[in-house]
Amino acid sequence: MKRLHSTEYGIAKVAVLVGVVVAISAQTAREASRPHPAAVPNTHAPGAVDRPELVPFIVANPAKLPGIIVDETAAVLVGKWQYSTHTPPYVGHGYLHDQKDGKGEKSVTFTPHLPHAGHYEVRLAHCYNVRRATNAPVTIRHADGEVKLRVNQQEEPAHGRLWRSLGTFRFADGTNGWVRITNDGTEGKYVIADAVQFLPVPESKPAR
Ligand SMILES: [Ca+2]
Repeated sequence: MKRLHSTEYGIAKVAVLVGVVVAISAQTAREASRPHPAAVPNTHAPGAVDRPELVPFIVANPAKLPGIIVDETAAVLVGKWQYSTHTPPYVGHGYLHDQKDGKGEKSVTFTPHLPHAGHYEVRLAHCYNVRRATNAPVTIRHADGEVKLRVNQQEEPAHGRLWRSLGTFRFADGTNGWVRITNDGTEGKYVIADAVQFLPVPESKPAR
């Protein structure tokens, strides 16, 4: 075998290093633009939707929204959740549904990284139709405890036909708070998990 001259060896090392960096960059880009790796793949063809008139309400780029957004692609999944784009509107690349089974065994937890302690209005994104649960359980963990709600996902959300306010709560900074959707007690209907928004509320306003 030919021994590499020290200069050749140096060039080879740089080439390998550049190759590794390029590969990592490409991988990061792919991860940022793909569905949750733990989700069951989408079964619908791209562009196949049941409500075309709601396509304009899709928020493709959540970075343009105010506040802190946690999309389902960054959430922690328990149980099998299926990725879908079939029912607009949604945030980002799509949303998850619970496949209408495994009731009581599945959850999606959205944990924001909040830059400041204070009050935040929490909004939940979900598409809506008669196939959705009328009583999807949602828990909000905030600085003063937990609040448990039931959300009717058949009702059209008030904000942009996509976002439903869950109330305003006090949060510490960092990653102590979270919002969790489960499918307990929702037999016969789909539970949707799409995105959660945390909107800072000025301290001069009374908090609920
Ligand atoms: Ca989403």
